Amino acid sequence: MKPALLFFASLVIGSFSFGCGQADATTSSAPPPGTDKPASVAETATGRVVEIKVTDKGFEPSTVEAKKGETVSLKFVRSTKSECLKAINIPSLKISKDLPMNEPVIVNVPADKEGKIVFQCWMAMIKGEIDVKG
Ligand SMILES: [Cu+2]
Repeated sequence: MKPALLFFASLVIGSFSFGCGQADATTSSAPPPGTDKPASVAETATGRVVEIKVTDKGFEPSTVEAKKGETVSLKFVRSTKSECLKAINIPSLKISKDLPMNEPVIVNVPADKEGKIVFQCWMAMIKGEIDVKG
């Protein structure tokens, strides 16, 4: 394209859009759609999902195997009324979560080191573990 033609074209476009400048500025300041959604408290799984039933017997299963480097998404579903299991925590990761009755609660655990990652009831009486292997 010749430079002169390009200049002419931009001049035409420029003069056409000039009148709408103000209107454009006001509409573009509106928030983009979708940002007014209420923030969800629930975590979504970012790794391999392992369901753990939380019952009168404790955690089922109580041992979860993992490969070093993966993320394990523990999906706790509490079906016991026991106050003991109303919340869990993972001390080594400083994670604690409430476990509402019959509501899946996802906890994403990065298995980045070989060894055991303990998860337990909030009183630390009932325990389970993720066994991370290299
Ligand atoms: Cu307990």
